[in-house]
Amino acid sequence: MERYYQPEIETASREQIKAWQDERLVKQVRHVWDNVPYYRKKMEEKGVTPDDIKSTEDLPKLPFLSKADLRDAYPYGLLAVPLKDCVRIQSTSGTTGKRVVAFYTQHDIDLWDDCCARAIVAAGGTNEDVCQVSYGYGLFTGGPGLNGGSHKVGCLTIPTSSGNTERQIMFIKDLSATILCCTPSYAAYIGETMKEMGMTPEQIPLKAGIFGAEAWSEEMRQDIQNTLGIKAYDIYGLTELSGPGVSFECSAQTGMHINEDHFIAEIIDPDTGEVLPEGCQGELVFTSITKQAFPLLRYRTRDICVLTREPCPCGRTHVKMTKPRGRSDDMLIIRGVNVFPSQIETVLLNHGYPANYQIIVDRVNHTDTLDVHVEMTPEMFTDNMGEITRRQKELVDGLRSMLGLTAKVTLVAPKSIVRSEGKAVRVIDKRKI
Ligand code: DLL
Repeated sequence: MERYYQPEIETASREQIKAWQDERLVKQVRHVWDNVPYYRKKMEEKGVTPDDIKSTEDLPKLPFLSKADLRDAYPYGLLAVPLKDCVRIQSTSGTTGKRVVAFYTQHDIDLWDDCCARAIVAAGGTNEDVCQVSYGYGLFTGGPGLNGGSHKVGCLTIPTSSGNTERQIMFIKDLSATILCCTPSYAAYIGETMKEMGMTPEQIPLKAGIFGAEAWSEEMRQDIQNTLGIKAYDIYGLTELSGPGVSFECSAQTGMHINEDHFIAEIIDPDTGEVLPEGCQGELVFTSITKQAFPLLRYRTRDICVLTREPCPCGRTHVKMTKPRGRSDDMLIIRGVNVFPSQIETVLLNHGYPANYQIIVDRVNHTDTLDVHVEMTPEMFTDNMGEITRRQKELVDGLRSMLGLTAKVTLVAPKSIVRSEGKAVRVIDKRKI
């Protein structure tokens, strides 16, 4: 039987959810207008005042907010409460410019922990479980978020953080961890290390994994489920909106329920900003309606996905988003063709390769080149050049039919591509454009 952390919220009627959203949106818009000059200016520029916002239907009247705004307003420009009311900051890794710093009141942390608790219960977690949190702790939201959720559920929490993989496996085994939380690439690495240590999935008590923070394919899910002997659940979120737990997967494993009592989701055309109807693929935009310290209105995530309100067999009524296939700013344009790293991953996994690969894009004589380095498993490893050439050609053909592009594929020795304990770095773009 499906269990819920907050059944009255997670299975509320659509009318009830809409009523919560309408009421909270109106309050939130007033809150930012009164407390955040940056927002007031943006709203004034668009000719909108809080009186114009009466329900979710009025959302399109509000201006969008983007990462560029967050950088402009760094560090305190979007803070909506006095600093003395904040108890925590978290921050992004800042790989694409200045870090984003998000602020939390105790109330914000409580609600965030609830969202993560919903995800853990949806993955089958109860207070009898032992939950090992192997996301990084610190400024990254993964560790603190799942840690808070695990406490709320009442699991025995093992805060290993990421790294020291053999110790991770020792704890899983010795302390009988039943739930593992980490990035999917780290879960794959833990599985690989276990295998090297001569361990089988039957020797560990894990039953579920809660994996997110980066794009991962269905094929990678199957792989992880088999190597760790678990059911693997996706979880999504971003620092700007709190962290993990903006949405999470249920037993149906067909998309992630967005916690709509806290976040209103829209899908827009990334080029025109036009709101798209349900079922269309586009950029996900969120409005956080319960956050006090750092509320974001119509925040453009750059994540590309589809929303659906079709009834879910799990009984949850909150809208579902598909796995983001990547960020619009991760999308590579190679010789004019749009390429998502996840498409390349799908081809590799379909041909039996592990998700250890690196995509190198360059520009030689004004033409883009696409090189894919793919690791062989120890079982596949051979020094027979004829065999290697045959396999490389097979992958070139597979990639051509997926992408419509010719790539150069190089099979490399097992363990030659650096493993990630957090988010994997899959793409090296050397083009200077
Ligand atoms: O990655 C929060 C998080 C931690 C989510 C742990 C899940 C688990 P950021 O570092 O701010 O926050 O990165 C946010 O990561 O906009 C997506 O592009 C990507 N992302 C997060 N979860 C998923 C997922 C955390 N399940 C950015 N699938 C987001 C695909 C994801 N991409």
